Amino acid sequence: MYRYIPEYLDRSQADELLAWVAAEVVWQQEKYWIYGRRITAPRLVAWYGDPGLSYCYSGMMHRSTGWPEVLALLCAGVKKNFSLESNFVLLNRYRDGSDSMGWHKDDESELSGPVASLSLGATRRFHMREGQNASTQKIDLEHGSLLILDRQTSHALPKTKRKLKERINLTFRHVVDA
Ligand SMILES: O=C(O)CCC(=O)C(=O)O
Ligand SMILES: [Mn+2]
Repeated sequence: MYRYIPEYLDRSQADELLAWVAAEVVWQQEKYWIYGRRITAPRLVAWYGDPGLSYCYSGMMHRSTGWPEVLALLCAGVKKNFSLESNFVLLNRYRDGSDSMGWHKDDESELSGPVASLSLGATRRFHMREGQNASTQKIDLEHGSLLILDRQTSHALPKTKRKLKERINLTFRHVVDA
């Protein structure tokens, strides 16, 4: 199940946040193992959260040490507006249409509740599937939009051949002791 809020941030708020993220966030390109092969993730990532949290995905540990004020305020807003819990944000940077994310669920044992994903920059098409045999739903994630997605929904951000500028998204999560 999902909920899409097209203009969670208005144009100027979204522009301002994108400029802040582009200037301040230090990115990493991760490498991980899939079926015995070493893969370089086709995107960049960064994360922040309450000090001392550990969130493991794709076999990599992500520890948080605190929040920049801009993101702490944003997180507080998402929590308040949607009665969500969140103490961690994972950011993805898709540099162009060849950066992507494969099918997965955000159902790690150390996560609780839905994930709220704020999109900035280029519009990208997002795919979702509610079950093994369900049809794929497609939605365009626009600059300033928020998507709230539950743990059971499989999703992906496929590559595209269209010439696109970069897209950054901020995924607010609730990390609990696994
Ligand atoms: O880029 C997106 O909208 C999806 C990102 C995502 O699924 C994730 O970070 O778990
Ligand atoms: Mn996800």
